[in-house]
Amino acid sequence: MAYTDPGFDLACELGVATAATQIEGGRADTIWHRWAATGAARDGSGPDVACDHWNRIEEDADLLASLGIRHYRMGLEWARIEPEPGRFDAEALGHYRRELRLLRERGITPLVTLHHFNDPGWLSEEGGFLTADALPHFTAYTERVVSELGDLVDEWITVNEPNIFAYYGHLTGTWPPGRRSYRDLLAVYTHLAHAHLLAYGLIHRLQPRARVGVAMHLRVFDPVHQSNPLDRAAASSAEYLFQGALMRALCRGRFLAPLKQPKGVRPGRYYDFLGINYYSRSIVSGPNQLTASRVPVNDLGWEIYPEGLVRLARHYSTLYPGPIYVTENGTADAADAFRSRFLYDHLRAIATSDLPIERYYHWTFTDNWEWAEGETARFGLVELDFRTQQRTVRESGRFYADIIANRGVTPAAHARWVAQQRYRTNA
Ligand code: IFM
Repeated sequence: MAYTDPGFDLACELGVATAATQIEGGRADTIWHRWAATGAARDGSGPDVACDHWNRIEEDADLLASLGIRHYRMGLEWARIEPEPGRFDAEALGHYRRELRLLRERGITPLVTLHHFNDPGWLSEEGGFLTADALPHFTAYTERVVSELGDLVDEWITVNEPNIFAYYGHLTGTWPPGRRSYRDLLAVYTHLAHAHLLAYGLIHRLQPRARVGVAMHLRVFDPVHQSNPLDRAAASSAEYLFQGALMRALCRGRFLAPLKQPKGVRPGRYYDFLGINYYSRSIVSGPNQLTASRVPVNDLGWEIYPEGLVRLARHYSTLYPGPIYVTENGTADAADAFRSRFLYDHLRAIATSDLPIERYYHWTFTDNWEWAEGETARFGLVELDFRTQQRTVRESGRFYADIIANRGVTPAAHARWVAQQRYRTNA
């Protein structure tokens, strides 16, 4: 696309987002470590290698600082902190304290995720979030973490993408625990939302000035034929089931059908920022969700649709007003052939909107262990050699650093990093 003025200023703060299981490496008894040990990831890899970040927190903090990054979204591994029910590991908590201090010393503000797709093995033996028994465990874990780390963190994400965790683990069965049941999907939605509501109240009791929210995976669902009322109805029901009903439960404590209001949950306001993870769009045709044809796509075949970010932010911030954090946005691009253009297009969409988007966290910092895709999908601003653990800043990483330094995209940066890049399109 040609612009008369390719540069723009950006009011929102930029950061990067990561998750514990995807970067730390080493052994922990979690559902994903157990699942990967069966060779189930696309390339047979597991999270025990990842980025060896557990042993490289200082090196990685230095690398973040060298790129001028001032906001870092990171996760905690519940199973490391609580390896057995009710037994909290002082060493693991001490490790996270050290990491948070390293970040703070470098002027980097952490945003910390309590649950990012991973349950301790012992919790899964009790049924995980399929049952309400998970709730007291999650609140005890939250209470311990916030009491121990709260002097270093005042921004929290309770749960990452509860809809994705529930869908793949409990409806399509492609992720652990590999279940395929609509009833289970709704149970997990309900318990994760309830866990968030409890944690929201608890964190505020412990830390009245904390900012707390959820990082919700939001997708655009467009009908295959806009003029066909049946297609439009199919798209809105897909949207409602994937995210709309759950957003209502998470943000307002209201569980509308097919969810059921849990006992003791009072409607209210349960978010201090609207956390949006945005990646792509689905085209809905009857019961099928497809990728549009002849559109730009990334290495995983996901449509690149920058306008969707602003469409979703506008829609959901009308329902749930307040500051917006884009808690994740990024793309799989092993060759770094279009990531700078992707960044440019999404940030430009933010910059030219009138939405109160305060933060943007790029997914992700270094290439990492991408769940079922293993080591094959490359989302990093920094390239990782999994064998040597060598980190090499990609050109898109340099572009991101330049945007941070200039609080926007300069025409020179556009000419250097964006102008030559083209997306590839699908058939
Ligand atoms: O890697 C994941 C992350 O854990 C959650 N959001 C989507 C990312 C890319 O698939």
